[in-house]
Amino acid sequence: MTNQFDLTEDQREIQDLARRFTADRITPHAGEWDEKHIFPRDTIKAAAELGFAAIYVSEEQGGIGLGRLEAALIMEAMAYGCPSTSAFISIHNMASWMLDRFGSDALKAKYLPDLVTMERMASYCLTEPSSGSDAAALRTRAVRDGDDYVLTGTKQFISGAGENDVYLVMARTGEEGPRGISCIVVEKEMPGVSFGAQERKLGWHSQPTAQVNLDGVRVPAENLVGQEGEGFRFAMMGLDGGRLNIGACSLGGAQRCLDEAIRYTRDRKQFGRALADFQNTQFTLADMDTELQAARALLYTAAAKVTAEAPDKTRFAAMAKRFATDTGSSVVDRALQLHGGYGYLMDYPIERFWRDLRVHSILEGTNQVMRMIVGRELVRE
Ligand code: FAD
Ligand code: 2MC
Repeated sequence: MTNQFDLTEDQREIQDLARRFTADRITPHAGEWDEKHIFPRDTIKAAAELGFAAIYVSEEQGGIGLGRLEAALIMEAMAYGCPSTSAFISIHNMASWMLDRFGSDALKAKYLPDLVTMERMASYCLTEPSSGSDAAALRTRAVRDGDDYVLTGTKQFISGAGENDVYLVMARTGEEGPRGISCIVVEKEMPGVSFGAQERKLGWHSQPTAQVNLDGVRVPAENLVGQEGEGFRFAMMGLDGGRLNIGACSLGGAQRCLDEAIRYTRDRKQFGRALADFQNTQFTLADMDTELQAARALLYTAAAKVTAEAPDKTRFAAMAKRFATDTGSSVVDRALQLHGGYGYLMDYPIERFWRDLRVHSILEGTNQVMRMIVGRELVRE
């Protein structure tokens, strides 16, 4: 009998592929990308050659048509080398999936061939300066004018801004609130698109973050994804998957730090013994492993639910994102402690993971918003 809690052979193969790619192309360079703020475009495009830019885009559109668990395995594996680069690829996947799932045939034909190869890269633009958690309060307007929409507004904290070519912009075409929001594809080169200065961040140095300014940008009406008023729902459905991937990035980063901590505490001697011989060290490592395994089990369950479009998928994705990102950061913090002063130095990778994982509790919905999603559903009549 197959154990339903084990990965299948196909899932192990894709995990191995992602792990080999990470060991060859990501891990040896991630420290330098972080330190010098290098955006590793070539490595990211190499990931696309393996299908990792369109993991859950249909095969018909050039994607590899896998499920959310497979996506989580890939993100987790790449985050073992660099959570920031893995998360960047996740956001591109989220945007590409929204186009594949909700776009017209013409819109898919226009953008997806270049997105699956990462000839062009995509950003997801929901947040604004005055609407972060309260995303449905966004103010960017898209006004219909003949065969075009004219977009005006500012998108804040956009991953890939300035580097990426395609921007899925959530903008208001109708009433206040979520039902007045539409999703429109904007291109970098369209007149009226400009970018703010690159944000100076604690982590996520291997990818750019900036404002996207839209000043009377004229976009053909055919670039509307789905129908007017559907954009908020599409954006939220995109995030169901994005949140799983961010959780997976925390798990991958934390696993790396656990492995580093095991190696380090075996080597390092104090009081005439290896640190690994102290009971405190073993108990700490045991808790780190236990908590990571628990978070992984929840995340994989949630991923299966999102693939199956289960009715409770959003609640599970929110629970898993909250738990995996909090657990991941806590595991990395303990790994840093076990390294003593050396953990605080850039000579070891732990401090980079500590900084990179910190933002996972904030973006793609803060962990307070995740609790709000779960709690609201629990008490709903
Ligand atoms: P706020 O919403 O102002 O929240 C501030 C604090 O108040 C938080 O702790 C929050 O949890 C808490 N809070 C708010 N409301 C409640 C409530 N009702 N109950 C309890 N607590 C509450 N956005 C995009 O659209 N696309 C991107 O590509 C993108 N990339 C990002 C990359 C980085 C590096 C960062 C830092 C952010 C990115 N974001 C992106 C934005 C991110 O999603 C937001 O920062 C996040 O959703 C929180 O919004 P905010 O920063 O405005 O905080
Ligand atoms: N799937 C499908 N539909 C959904 C959905 C989901 N996951 N979530 C909400 N909807 C629908 C919902 O059913 C409702 O539909 P209807 O109008 O038909 O009743 C509509 O969307 C509005 O939903 P809510 O009533 O829940 O909206 P509300 O305004 O109360 O808040 C909340 C929703 C707080 C959950 C949402 O604003 C949110 O997720 N905020 C956090 C913002 C966020 O995650 N930003 C991330 C930006 S991207 C990023 O950070 C990156 C790094 C890329």
